[in-house]
Amino acid sequence: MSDLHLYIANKNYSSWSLRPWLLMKVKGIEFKETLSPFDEPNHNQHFLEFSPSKKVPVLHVNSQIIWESLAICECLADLYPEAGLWPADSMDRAKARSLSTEMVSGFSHLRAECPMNMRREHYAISVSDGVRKDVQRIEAIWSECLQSSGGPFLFGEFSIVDAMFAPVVNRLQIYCLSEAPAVLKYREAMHALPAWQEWEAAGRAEPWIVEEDEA
Ligand SMILES: N[C@@H](CCC(=O)N[C@@H](CS)C(=O)NCC(=O)O)C(=O)O
Repeated sequence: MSDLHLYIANKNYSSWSLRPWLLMKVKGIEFKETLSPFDEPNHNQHFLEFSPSKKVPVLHVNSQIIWESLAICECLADLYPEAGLWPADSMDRAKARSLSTEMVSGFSHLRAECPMNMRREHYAISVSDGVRKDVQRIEAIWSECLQSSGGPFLFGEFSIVDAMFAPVVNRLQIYCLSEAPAVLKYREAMHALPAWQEWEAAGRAEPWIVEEDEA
């Protein structure tokens, strides 16, 4: 069994950190966790102590260092082939990979204008057309996947693609961006996860404020 050590930042704000953390918790993969809070005034220089890219999340696997959230999830899928981290069907798996990659490389307006924030009161802010287009695309993806799989997650059971979209659940809710039926259904499934509840409670209890992420 591998010795896994995940380095993350603030649970209130760090959307990329949430992804592999949630995946491992939901799938019952044991790991050690170190939370290193953001230090924006010093450009998070301290992340270099454990992260070659100076970003989180980072997974240390025995003596190897793996960074980039999707690469970390892929590494876990290789290490735990029985854990069902990707959908079992090969075409579902290919599609889940397409969507996960789209999440990493796309939705830039939503990510820039509407940061994840577990503690934030729910109220709308004025957003760009780019955000509205990102939200429409997400509504279409979630609606099509949930209809085709029957839910509760995008391909039935929780898998990597759900970990990749998890922070979007928070963003759509706190900025009141969508009440589409698929969005509400998916939010309900995500919020029912004990792992989600654990992360959210820890994020809400954190003392740190990152001004840049308070939209
Ligand atoms: N593409 C990276 C993005 C990681 C990322 O941007 N992480 C943020 C925290 S959520 C970070 O470490 N920011 C610190 C910095 O850029 O100095 C991934 O998928 O892991």
